[in-house]
Amino acid sequence: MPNELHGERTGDERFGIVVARYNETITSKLLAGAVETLKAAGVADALIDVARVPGAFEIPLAALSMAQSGNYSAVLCLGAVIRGETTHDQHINRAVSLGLTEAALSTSVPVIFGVLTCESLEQAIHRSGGQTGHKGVECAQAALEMVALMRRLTEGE
Ligand code: INI
Repeated sequence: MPNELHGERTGDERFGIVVARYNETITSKLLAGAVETLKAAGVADALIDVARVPGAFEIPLAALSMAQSGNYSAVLCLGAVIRGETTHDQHINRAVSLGLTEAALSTSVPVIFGVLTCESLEQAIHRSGGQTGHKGVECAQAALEMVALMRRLTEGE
C-alpha cells in the first residue's frame, strides 16, 4: 500500500480573504459561505482577515501581497465574473487565473481560486449557494485541506 500523506492544522493559522466588490450580491454570498465554513472548522474570527478590492482583476495583486507577507497560511480569492456582450470577461478570467497560480507558486502559500466565471447572473446565483453548490464554501474547504497538507509536506523544513 502506498503511503498517504495527511496533515493537520495547528489551529493558529491565519486566513486571508480577498473579495471583489463587483457583482457584490454574489460575492457577499461567497464571502459569507467561506467565513462560515472556516468558523465551523474552528477558525476564530480574529484569525480571518478580509481585504476588499474593486473587481476580480484586482484580486491577484492583493492576494500576492497577502501571500508574500508571511502572515497567512492560505489566501482565499472570491469574485464573480459574468459574461457580457464583449470579450472583457475572458481577459479578466485569464489574468485572474494566471495571477493566482503565480501568486501561489511564487510564495508556496495556497492561493485558492474562488472566482465564479459564469455565462449569466442566474448561473452565478446557482453557484453561490443555489442549486449547483457554493463556491465560497468549496473555496474554504480547499483552503483548510491545503493548509493541512502543506504543513505535512513542509514539516522538518
Ligand atoms: N469585475 C468583476 O469582478 N466581475 C465582472 O463581471 C466584471 N465585468 O464584467 O466587467 C468586472 N470588471 C471590473 C474589473 O475586474 C476591474 O475591476 C476593472 O477593469 C478595473 O481594473
